[in-house]
Amino acid sequence: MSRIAEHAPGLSAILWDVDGTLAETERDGHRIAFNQAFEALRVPWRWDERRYGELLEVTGGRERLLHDMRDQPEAPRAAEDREALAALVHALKNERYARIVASGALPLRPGVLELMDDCAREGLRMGVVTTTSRINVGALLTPHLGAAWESAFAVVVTAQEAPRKKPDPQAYHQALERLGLPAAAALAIEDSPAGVAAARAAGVPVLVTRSVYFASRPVPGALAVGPSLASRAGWQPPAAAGGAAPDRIDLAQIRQWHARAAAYDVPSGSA
Ligand code: XBP
Ligand code: MG
Repeated sequence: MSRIAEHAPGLSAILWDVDGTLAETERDGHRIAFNQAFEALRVPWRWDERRYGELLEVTGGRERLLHDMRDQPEAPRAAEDREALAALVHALKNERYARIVASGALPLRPGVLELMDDCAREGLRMGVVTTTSRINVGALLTPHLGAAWESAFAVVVTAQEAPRKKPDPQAYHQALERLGLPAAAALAIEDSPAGVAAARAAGVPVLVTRSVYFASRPVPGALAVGPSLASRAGWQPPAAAGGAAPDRIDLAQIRQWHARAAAYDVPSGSA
């Protein structure tokens, strides 16, 4: 064991990204809700799956809309009118998003609840670190974790608390501060290059579960990259065979990868 590993902290918290990581909320939630808001407000724009994928380069739903307005000839000319329209559409989008997810129609990704249960059983703290609005996190998690969903997490940092959105590391810095942990004692689970960049900029080792929109994008700096928490196949570096939960990524496997981060200090481009 290297000197770094001997003095490195063990794993003390898992920090969950929300959109794309907990559920496929972008394609099946936010995108559809945006289109419903456009229609309700008689705004003549619609985002198909491909266009929305392009727009995901811009984090933050309101910011994404303002960005798209640059290519829309019908968009208001004055900056303050664009801001006002973006705020209106965004608020209605969030209402529609809440309706879509309230029924539980948007399932959590396979393996997410099982890993959360591992953490609860072993008393490992969890946090939520997201660039989405706080109201959206509650709307998504209530059907799956119940009205007291927040009690499952030691810290919840959203766009309200950290307005500088990923890839800015502000949300991760805040989470670490509130948990009282050094970055190396946490592990982030993310799906997007912006999320990975945010975690790494804060020094947090990060695992990537690929979502539909970022299925083949390079994610330099990730500790491990794989298709799903519900599969041990397809991970790079490979997940160990066997274990107590041979069919999924369990906390024991996460601890193994995290220990590797401590030993090697996550060389960038390793996965
Ligand atoms: C993803 C985002 C968010 C959502 C939409 O956040 O960039 O902006 O697309 O949510 P993360 P809002 O992956 O960090 O969860 O409309 O509330 O911004
Ligand atoms: Mg995400």
